[in-house]
Amino acid sequence: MWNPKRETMKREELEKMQFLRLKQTLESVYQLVPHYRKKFQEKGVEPGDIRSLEDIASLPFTIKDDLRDNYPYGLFATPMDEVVRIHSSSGTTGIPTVVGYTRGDLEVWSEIMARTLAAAGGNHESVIHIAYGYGLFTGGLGVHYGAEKIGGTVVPISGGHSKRQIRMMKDLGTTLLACTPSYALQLAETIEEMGVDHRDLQLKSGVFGAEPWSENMRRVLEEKLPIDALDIYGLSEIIGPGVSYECMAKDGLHINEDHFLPELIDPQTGEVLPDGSTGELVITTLSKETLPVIRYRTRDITTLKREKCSCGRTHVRMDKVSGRSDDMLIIRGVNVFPSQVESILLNMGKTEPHYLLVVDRKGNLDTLEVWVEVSEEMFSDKIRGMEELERLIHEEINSILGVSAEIKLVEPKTIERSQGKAQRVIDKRKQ
Ligand code: DLL
Repeated sequence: MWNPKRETMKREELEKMQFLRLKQTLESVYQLVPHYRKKFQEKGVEPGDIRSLEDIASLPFTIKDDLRDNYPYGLFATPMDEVVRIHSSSGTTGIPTVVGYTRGDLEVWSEIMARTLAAAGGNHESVIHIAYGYGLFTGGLGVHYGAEKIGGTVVPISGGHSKRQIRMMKDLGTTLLACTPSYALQLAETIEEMGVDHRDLQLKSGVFGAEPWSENMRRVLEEKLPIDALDIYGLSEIIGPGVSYECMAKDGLHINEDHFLPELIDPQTGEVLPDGSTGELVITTLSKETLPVIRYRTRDITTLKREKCSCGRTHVRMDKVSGRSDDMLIIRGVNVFPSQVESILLNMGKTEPHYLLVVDRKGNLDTLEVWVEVSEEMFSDKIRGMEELERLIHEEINSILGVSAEIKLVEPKTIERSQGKAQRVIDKRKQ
């Protein structure tokens, strides 16, 4: 454990710390950020009205559009001469969101990433291969600073050139891999293609995140690489990677609660949900200086668990994110997350782990096609075998998700591979 004092804090002590930090954050945004003062006044609340952690429910939410509307620096609570780093998420809708960090913010980020990497078995002897994109995306540099903090040997390779990645991993004795799960899969396939023997690699674990991935994908990655595959979650608006991380118990991601206050809400009504429910994660930052964020609606769907974890860490855990509420597909009224389809396909184990969902509307009816790759042998096999497999997958999806999908088995390597976040859905209804 990187910081046992913090990671195993008693609940009472932790909540005291959270409350003090929350008060400071609220005072600071109220004094320094006109957007927040206005929003608080509209709701008729002042920082002084918040007398317990639960009172936070009376504060207004913050959404991505608030960052866009205040582009680029409107929500910053520090003068620009204290801002030492900018990151940005491009988004698909035009105006990017810009986030800023003081030296103190970078220190917090390194600390939580150090916890993340240590939980994945990283230490000063680790050789840490960072294949998340470097640049304005928070993945590369976020992991990088944490990896230096634990004293590991950092290989800042960024994404792409998979064969070179494998050669470097072999030659440099990489022990820990950091990239998106879809790119980890691509690297696993490159290892197979190059005929590299796993015994020539020193790889022990991986921290995979930035996109949803199922338990069944964990099984595939752990078998193919073979390593411990751990989940890491975060978002640029809050800080970047490291908001929460998995330990070796692999039973949920510990949220760094000394820096982030989580809530779970009903995405439709905005009501706070009781523990154990599934809903949208909302986060308030407790120590951010440049960009403190109050009740940020992440759109990510998860569940919070407060039971003790076998690792000894006391921070609350969130389940693997099943998807974003805005990525949820509604097919003829049925809600479908791409990760649910992934889980079904990988559980059946009869196809390759590459898939794409194509959604369209014919007349008034939504249609869902599931494209999935099959092995070379299967593809060149008799048509009957293919038809039988399509029927089986169709039935499985229908019985588990309640939606009728047309299954298209495609040749190996037909579906585009990703170096960063994979695109799992083409929704023609939106084009
Ligand atoms: O993806 C930060 C990050 C980098 C996290 C590297 C983990 C590793 P953004 O580009 O702002 O930041 O995207 C944030 O990605 O709201 C989720 O929808 C999704 N996401 C991130 N991590 C996970 C995960 C980075 N482990 C958005 N599981 C978030 C599921 C994830 N979704």
